[in-house]
Amino acid sequence: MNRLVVISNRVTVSTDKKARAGGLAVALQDALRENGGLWFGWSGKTVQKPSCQPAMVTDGNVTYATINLSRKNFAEYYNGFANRTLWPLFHYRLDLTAFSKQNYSGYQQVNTLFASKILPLLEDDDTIWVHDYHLIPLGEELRRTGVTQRMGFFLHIPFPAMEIMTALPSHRSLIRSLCAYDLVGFQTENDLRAFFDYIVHEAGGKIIGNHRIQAFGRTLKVQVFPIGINTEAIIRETLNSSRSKMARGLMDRPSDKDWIIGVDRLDYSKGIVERFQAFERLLENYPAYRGRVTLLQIAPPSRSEVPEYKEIQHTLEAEAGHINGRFADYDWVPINYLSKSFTRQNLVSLYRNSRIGLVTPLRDGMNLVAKEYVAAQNPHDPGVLVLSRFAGAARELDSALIVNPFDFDSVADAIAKGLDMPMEERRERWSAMMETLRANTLGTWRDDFLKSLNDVR
Ligand code: GDG
Repeated sequence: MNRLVVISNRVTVSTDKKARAGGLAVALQDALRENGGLWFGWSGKTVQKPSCQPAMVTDGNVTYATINLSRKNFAEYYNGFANRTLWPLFHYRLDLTAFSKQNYSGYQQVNTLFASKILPLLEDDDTIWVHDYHLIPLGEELRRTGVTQRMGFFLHIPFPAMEIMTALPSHRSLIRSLCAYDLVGFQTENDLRAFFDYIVHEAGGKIIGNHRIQAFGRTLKVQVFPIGINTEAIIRETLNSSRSKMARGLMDRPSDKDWIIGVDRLDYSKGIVERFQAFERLLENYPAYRGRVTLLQIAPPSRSEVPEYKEIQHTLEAEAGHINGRFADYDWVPINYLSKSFTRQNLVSLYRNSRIGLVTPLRDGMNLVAKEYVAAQNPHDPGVLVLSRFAGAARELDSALIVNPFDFDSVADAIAKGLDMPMEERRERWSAMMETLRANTLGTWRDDFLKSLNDVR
């Protein structure tokens, strides 16, 4: 294979000891190492006057190139158009979507800046892989400067229905730029269908079979690549973590008390407020569980400069306070809301020691927490996954208890069913899900995408 060039909003430099590489970063680093590679993106720093040249770090055959952004760029591109327009819109939250010409122009400017900074670093045979909604126009910017190399794009978040997409004033130019890539990858068939719908009914394009479409004067491949997890690594981490202090503490807790776990970046798309309300409904409808189950919600803050994210933190604190005030007793608290992050090792211990994994996003591209929860279970005594039908993961993990997160009664019923589920049924459901997680890992996702991109021409 040719040299791989990965471009994403943020870069995880392997030599940065402070950076904790997540699963995706590790998988991409592996692919970069295979044939040598370059990872380009924003350093995560904003400065008064960004320098003209990217900062370069080389580790073996992989080079990391990062640029700083000005505060204005960061406000308009990242906090503005990416996270106050595209993120809520693509997650069906028109009510939270802010439309601003200035932010859109800042978004375009940063994409143009990315293109101009990466251009001198490109080699003729490179395969270029661009990630996520921050960088949709990048491919078109690169084509404009004469780049002819193979270019793929993967959208990690949902692609919304046409009716939602067309609410964006700049929808046409955004989707036209998406069509400048040779391959566009989506998480699920739903996303692909929504994209086809836009191409045929809004853009006047054509589906020409074999994963190909024609639109805006270009022919490109579009395909579904559901992202996976590094299943074996999670199993290993879970086994290693059993010796940790936290795991030992967890095993000592009273055996008549069960945990329900939720783990999410603090984000309104994850449906955490609605999850608290569904849990309240469980305590109302099934009084026998009072004093017996605790919802452990881990929600490390994210994007805290965006007003909607500050607000959800307050709403959650108020909701947890209200439910705890209503039901808590001297020896039991219904909701344990932890607004901080945990080490990977502690996280997998918590997954394994929780009877229910409660994953109820209102919309989610995939949701890796659902997959990690399943992989971390004890095969002899697995917990039950309660999963929103609006998470991309629900397509593959259909042996979970699938729920509608807007219907609190049904979520409460599913939790109760999970808490009382006989061992045999738990094992059957878990085994079916593990089979999928072993067959479609993060590595197969990456390899399938790159193979399809390399087959383009
Ligand atoms: C986007 C899409 C898509 C969370 N808290 C802690 C922690 N985490 C880790 C989880 C998981 C990751 O963060 C979150 O991944 P998700 O997939 O659930 O969600 P997004 O961040 O929104 O990701 C999503 C994904 O991209 C990949 O394509 O699935 O749909 O929105 O891995 O474990 N990790 C640690 N401590 C925490 O406290 N160590």
